[in-house]
Amino acid sequence: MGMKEKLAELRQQGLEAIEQSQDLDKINQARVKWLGKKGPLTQILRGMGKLSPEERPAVGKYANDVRNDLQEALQRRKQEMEKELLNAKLMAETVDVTLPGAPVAQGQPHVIQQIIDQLIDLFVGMGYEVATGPEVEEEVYNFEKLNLPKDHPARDMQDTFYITPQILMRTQTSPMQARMMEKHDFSKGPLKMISPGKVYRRDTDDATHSHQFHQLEGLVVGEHVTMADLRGTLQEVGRNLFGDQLNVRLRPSYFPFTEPSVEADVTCFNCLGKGCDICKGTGWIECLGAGMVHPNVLKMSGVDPEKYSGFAFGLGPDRFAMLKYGVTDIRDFYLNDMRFLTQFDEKG
Ligand code: FA5
Repeated sequence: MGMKEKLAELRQQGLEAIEQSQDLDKINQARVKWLGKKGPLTQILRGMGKLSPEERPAVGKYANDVRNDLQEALQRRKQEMEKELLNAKLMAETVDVTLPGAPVAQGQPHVIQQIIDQLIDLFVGMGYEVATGPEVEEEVYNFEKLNLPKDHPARDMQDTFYITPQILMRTQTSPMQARMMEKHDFSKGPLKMISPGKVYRRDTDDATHSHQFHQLEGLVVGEHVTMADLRGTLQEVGRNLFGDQLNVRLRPSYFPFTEPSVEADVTCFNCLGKGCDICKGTGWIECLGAGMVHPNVLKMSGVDPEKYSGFAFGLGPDRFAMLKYGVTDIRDFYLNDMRFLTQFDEKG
C-alpha cells in the first residue's frame, strides 16, 4: 500500500474514532492516540525520509492535510460535547415556574390594635392629630397637672406602680392632655388630638380588668367648645364601632380633671341589658370616662379658661374589643393563643 493510501485510511479511522467519542476523556484519548508522538501519523511523518525527493512534497502536504483534518474534527467534537453537557445540566436544573409556591402565613395586627386603628381612622377623618407619650411618666403629668395635688383622695382611684416618688408607670393616657396643651399655639386654632397607648394599674385582674391595658385619650380645646360637641363625638365613636346594635348611655361621674364629668356605658353584649356575670348584673359595660376640661387643668397648662374651653375623654380599646366581638374575658387578649387571636381578621 502506498503512502497516500495509508494516510487516507488513517484519516478515515481517526475521524470515525473522534466522532464516536462520547465524553471529554474519550476525546482526549483519541487526540493522544491519533495525533500523539507515538501515534500513526507521527510514525508516517518520521518515515518521510525514505521517500524519493519527487514524492516527498506531495506526500508531505497530504500528511499535513490529514493532521489538520483530525485536529479540526477533535476541536469540533470537543465543542459539541461541551454544548451537550451544558444542555444536559440545564435540563436537569430546569425550574418549573408553574408549580404552586410554598404558602407564607400572613400575619395581622392584634385585635386591640385593630380597634385602635379603626378609632385613629375615625378621628383623623374628623381632623384630629395623633400623639403618643411616655409610658414611664412623671407624677406631675400623671396627677398634679390634672388637678390631683399630692394627698388628694382621688389618687386612690388609680392604684399605681411607682418607680420613684416622682416617676411612675402612667395610670392613664390623660397626662397627654397637659403635654399637648403646653405645646399648642392656640392663636393658630383649636387643639384636637387623640393619644392611644398602654397604661398600668395595680388592679386585680378579673374578666374586665387587667393590670396593663390600653387607653385612647381624646382632647379638644378651643373657643366655644361645649358638652354638646362631646356628646356628638362620643355618639360617632359608638356608631362607628358598634353600628346601631348596642346602646350608649352617659351617666354623671367624677374625675378631678373634668367638670362636669360623665362615664359612658355600652349595652352588655352578653345579656343585651338583662344583667349577667360579665356586667355584674347591671346590663351595661363601662367603657370610657369623659367631661369638660376643668378650668384648673387649663390654667396649669397655660391656657386661659375665660377664653377657651374643652372636652376630654379616655376610652378603653380592650373593653371595646370585648364588646365588639363578644369576648367574655379581657385576659384572653394577652395570652397569645393563636387560635384565639386569628379569629379577628380585619378583612373578615
Ligand atoms: C380614666 O382613666 C380617665 N383618665 C378617663 C378620662 C379621660 C376621664 C379624660 C375624663 C377625661 P377610668 O379609670 O374610668 O378613667 O378609665 C377609663 C377607661 O379605661 C374605663 O372606662 C375602661 O374602659 C378602661 N379601664 C379602666 N381600668 C381598666 C382595667 N383595669 N382593665 C381594662 N380596662 C380598664
